[in-house]
Amino acid sequence: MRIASGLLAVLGVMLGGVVVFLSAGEAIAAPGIAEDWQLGFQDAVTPVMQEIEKFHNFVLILVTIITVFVMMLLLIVMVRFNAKRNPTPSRTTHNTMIEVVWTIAPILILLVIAIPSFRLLYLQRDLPEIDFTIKATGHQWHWRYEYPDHQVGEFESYMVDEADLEEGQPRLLTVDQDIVVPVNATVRVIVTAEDVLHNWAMPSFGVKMDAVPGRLNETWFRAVQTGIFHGQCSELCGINHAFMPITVRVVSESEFETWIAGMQDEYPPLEASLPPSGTFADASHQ
Ligand SMILES: [Cu+2]
Repeated sequence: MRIASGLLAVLGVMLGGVVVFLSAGEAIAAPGIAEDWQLGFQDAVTPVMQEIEKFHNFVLILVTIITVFVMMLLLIVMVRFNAKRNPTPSRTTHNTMIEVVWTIAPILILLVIAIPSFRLLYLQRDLPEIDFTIKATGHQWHWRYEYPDHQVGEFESYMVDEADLEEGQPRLLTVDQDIVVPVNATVRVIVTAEDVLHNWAMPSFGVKMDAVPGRLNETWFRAVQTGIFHGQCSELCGINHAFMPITVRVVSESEFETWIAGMQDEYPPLEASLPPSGTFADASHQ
């Protein structure tokens, strides 16, 4: 009975691993949005997300092998060393060789995981040379954006209510004002919040950055594919946490130019509000 349930568990883990592994590589019809019954990630649209997906698949294979190996050891112990087969138990206490192996092997496995893991962390953390910056500010409960390098001032992005959705627009993920970026541009996102913690998260970009009041966090992405991509606030931020989605439209360079020109007219930047130069230095001497 015990052996049967052990076997079932092994089969379950193997099957689960294979299903998740296959689904991770599968092309998804509508990129930028999760599908019903989807397993694995949304389609990767940035180099960072492609690396995350690769790392995920690698660790998944490793975990599956380890689980199957341990299960097999357990089964062998259950069959060969049970009380019925061994009325007089062995009194073995040490085996130096085995103890060295089971100390060294996990260290090696951890190293094999740690090296690509750190490489990935640095890829996310170290900003490459950027083309321009977007500032995203979290509010209860919507996002406010700014394109400082293009002289576009603050504009708001609210979720569209279900009743006002147009054909093909996803529920709870559509906003009244998308943010738009050109394809293949390296964009820095400066993320902050004005009231409570929020989180600017875009699954297909591999971006999830905390928005902390009084603090500027930065992250980056380079979308290599045009399309409409959806994300959501990913930090519990209050009653309407589930209703502050993010929509990024990745378009061609010329479409972006047209969009940004329109935004410059509609949302001119606020008057520079920095104190005159020297003010900070004077204050520090007082
Ligand atoms: Cu939020």
